[in-house]
Amino acid sequence: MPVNKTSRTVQISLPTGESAEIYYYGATVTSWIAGGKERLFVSSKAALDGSKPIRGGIPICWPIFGPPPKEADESLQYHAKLSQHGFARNHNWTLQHVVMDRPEGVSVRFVLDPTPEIVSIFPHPFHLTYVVTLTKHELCTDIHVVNPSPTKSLTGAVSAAVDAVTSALPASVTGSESKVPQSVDDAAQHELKFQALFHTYLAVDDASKVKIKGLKQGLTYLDKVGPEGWTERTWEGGDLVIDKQVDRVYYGLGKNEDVVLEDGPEKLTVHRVALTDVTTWNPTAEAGAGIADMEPNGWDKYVCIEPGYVKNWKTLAPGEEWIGQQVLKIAGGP
Ligand code: TA6
Repeated sequence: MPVNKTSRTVQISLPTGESAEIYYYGATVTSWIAGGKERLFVSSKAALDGSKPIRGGIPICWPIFGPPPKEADESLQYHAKLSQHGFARNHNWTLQHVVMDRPEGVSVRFVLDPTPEIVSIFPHPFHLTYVVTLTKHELCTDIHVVNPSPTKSLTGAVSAAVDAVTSALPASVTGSESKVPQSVDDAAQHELKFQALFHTYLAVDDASKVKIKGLKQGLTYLDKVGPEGWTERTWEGGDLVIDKQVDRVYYGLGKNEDVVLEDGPEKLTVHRVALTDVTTWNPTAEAGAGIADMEPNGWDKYVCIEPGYVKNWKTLAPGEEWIGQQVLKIAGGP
């Protein structure tokens, strides 16, 4: 069976031997086997019982990346109280649908809608879907974000009818907040703001020997572990190597500027759609030894290359949808 469900996971596979495993918890992809080897790193000390985000694989950071924003205006007041990397990675998603189940490709779709617990910390309406697609040489993950707040333009006549009814009712019946935006200011309150990022842990033989290619000279990056604390710098170009702790967000990569991880003779390409920023992270022993769920020397076995939309906030008006896509590709495909 190319789609196999267990109580905690969904496993997908191809007749040619490639496979992937996705936990309902966080919709975290924890395994991708292609070209005869495991391509993702998961710490042997990772909690897999839903007690904390999974240390490895592809956790989804949403609706924030990194620590919560400090200087948040009113529109980000709830974002400012979230935990690091948001809540998508530590809630159970639901398998909605097997999108495709063919010998050449298998694709499954997960959903996350607000639960009462999520609403209590993040009362903005949202609808998230996540599609994981496995083909012979690629693993493609795409996150779809919808702002389901009602919109006059989308609901047209229905909305006009709701308006007519609600305006005729006393405030004691409608409450102070109508569900349909009544003005530009009101519509702004119904906007959905977020950052999104795939926190992808790519397995490598020896992190100190890999080369991260494709980061163009002149890019601005946020260095999170420089001597002066968080500092924006200009990338001097060349290959990025892990010769010390690296925690950087490169901003504004071009559409077709793929990042390539070179690990000896192996090359893995990270292609992005609508994910303009790329984080690179390896804590080395310096910071890795302090991570409770990191296996001993785990930092030697992975490099995180994390496509995201994180420099700015994406804003969706009621009814709007946004899709961010990561395509991981091993050499050998078309
Ligand atoms: O993506 C890099 C990063 O934000 C680092 O700053 C580092 O803290 C890492 O993620 C791990 O975060 P976590 O919350 O999973 O421990």
